[in-house]
Amino acid sequence: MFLSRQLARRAYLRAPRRWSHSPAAALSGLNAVTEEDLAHFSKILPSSAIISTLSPSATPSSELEPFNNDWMNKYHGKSTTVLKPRTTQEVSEIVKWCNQRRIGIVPQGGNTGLVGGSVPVRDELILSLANMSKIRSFDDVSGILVADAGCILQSLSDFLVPHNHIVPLDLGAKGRQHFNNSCQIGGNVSTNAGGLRLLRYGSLHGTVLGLEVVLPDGTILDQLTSLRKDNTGYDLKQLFIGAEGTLGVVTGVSILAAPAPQASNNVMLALPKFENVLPLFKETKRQLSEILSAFEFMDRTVYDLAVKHGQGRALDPADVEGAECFVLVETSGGKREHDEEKLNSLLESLMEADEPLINTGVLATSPAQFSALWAIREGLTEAVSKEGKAYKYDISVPLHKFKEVVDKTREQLRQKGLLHDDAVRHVVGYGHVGDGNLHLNVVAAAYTPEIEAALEPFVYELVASYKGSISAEHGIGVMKTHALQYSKSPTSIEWMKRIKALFDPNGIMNPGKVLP
Ligand code: FAD
Ligand code: 2HG
Ligand code: ZN
Repeated sequence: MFLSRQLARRAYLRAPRRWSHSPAAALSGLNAVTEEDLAHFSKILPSSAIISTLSPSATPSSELEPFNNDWMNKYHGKSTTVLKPRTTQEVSEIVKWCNQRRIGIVPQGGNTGLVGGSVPVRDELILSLANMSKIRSFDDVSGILVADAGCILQSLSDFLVPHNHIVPLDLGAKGRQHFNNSCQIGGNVSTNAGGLRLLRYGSLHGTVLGLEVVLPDGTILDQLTSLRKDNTGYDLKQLFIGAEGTLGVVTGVSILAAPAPQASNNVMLALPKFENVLPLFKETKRQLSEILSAFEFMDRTVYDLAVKHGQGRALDPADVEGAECFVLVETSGGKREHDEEKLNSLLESLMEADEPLINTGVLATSPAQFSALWAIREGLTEAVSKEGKAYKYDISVPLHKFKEVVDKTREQLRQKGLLHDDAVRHVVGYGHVGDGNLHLNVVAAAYTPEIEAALEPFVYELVASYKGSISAEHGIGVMKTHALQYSKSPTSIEWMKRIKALFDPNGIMNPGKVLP
């Protein structure tokens, strides 16, 4: 019985070996934007909200580049037109028209997505949420924040500071740096972004209380409840969390902000070997219990890249000699003395152990040092991008397999003769240990079909062999549609397709994304 089930699983895992995919096929019945369409859009929007290479706007195509190219400069669209509505009603009218005219729409937030979901496959219309950036309400008793989908995550964070609350979500794309791109709350919801606080506050499936969504026929679905409890039938909003713009346009978000911690501390620990990460995580959880708010891992190579490219505050080079990897631990609690006592006693016990799990650690002693340690972790993605072109695999695998995945991938590239300066420069791993989420990054001199063929389906088969997920937090976008079957059964995919057809029978919403 067991054996035959295993065989059946293998059979469907092997199916995608015909390794071709054509997202453009999803666009076959769709039309390009015309000058007549533009004339119609100009009845809905002021000319300042329309960027188009078509007449009468005739904007130079260079002005559309930031919208047509993704953050990694890996995925490139050829859209002629970007619309920037200011209200839900305007979104509704645009979507309704596109549905009647069978024009594909790509909803775009901050365009920081890492799977090519936020740029067109071909010449779809780009619907930017950037002009929808009003905070609608905040209740400092319940902590419920209601905001337009285009609000930048960092702005929401800043807004909440004087109210002693924080957004229950934090990620490196939130808006301080990163080549001028800042993620928006609507993009976060649409990708079900995980990030650096998931260990403490859980996923957006729990903290998002309500959504306002423009459906593919233009109908406004108002589920913008600010109730914490609401068991009145199917919870439709959950479908849009992580739908990556394939089911509708998120225009408003109601989210439960968390009380701001009264004290936050962090420490960067250098470990002699990867094998110590798990015992360290166990011990850290045991000793810090309720005040542990982040436990982030980075291997030596990616740490060195962060230092090389000037991210954050590096540890003393003498201290990190012999360190194979690093862990950033953060505590957030209600009482400074209590938290510091707990953290100090953890550090003492770690240093004084007969067989210490760590070589050394640096404890931040000021808010500036606290930010500087986080800047190393948050700057890894940017450091990797400065080093070369990154192939990103955002995967869930058992914690004890993190290093094995990185090592096996490096070995695969070595065997293919691709591990050298002109092809693949580094294979690195970092991520959210607390969530079992590894970011395997392959840093190359250029994106080439040869490297991609060496990596895929190799990486996906490896992940499937650990019964992991091929997308832990970044989504499927256009990058992984053909690999979805490594993590979802044929029945699940079939029902996802039925849901898509029900909401979007004409296939206008973000065509070529998510579904194979
Ligand atoms: P976009 O990139 O614009 O869009 C992403 C997807 O959502 C697209 O499919 C798009 O069509 C859709 N979409 C956007 N807005 C809407 C809307 N209003 N309605 C419907 N669909 C919409 N991700 C993590 O999960 N965790 C991290 O820690 C993390 N760190 C990052 C660090 C850096 C430096 C960078 C560059 C990226 C990081 N990301 C991370 C990936 C990315 O930032 C997230 O996926 C983010 O949530 C995307 O938000 P955005 O506003 O940029 O969306
Ligand atoms: C992070 O955790 C982000 O820093 C980005 O999810 C991961 O760059 C990556 O691969
Ligand atoms: Zn991440």
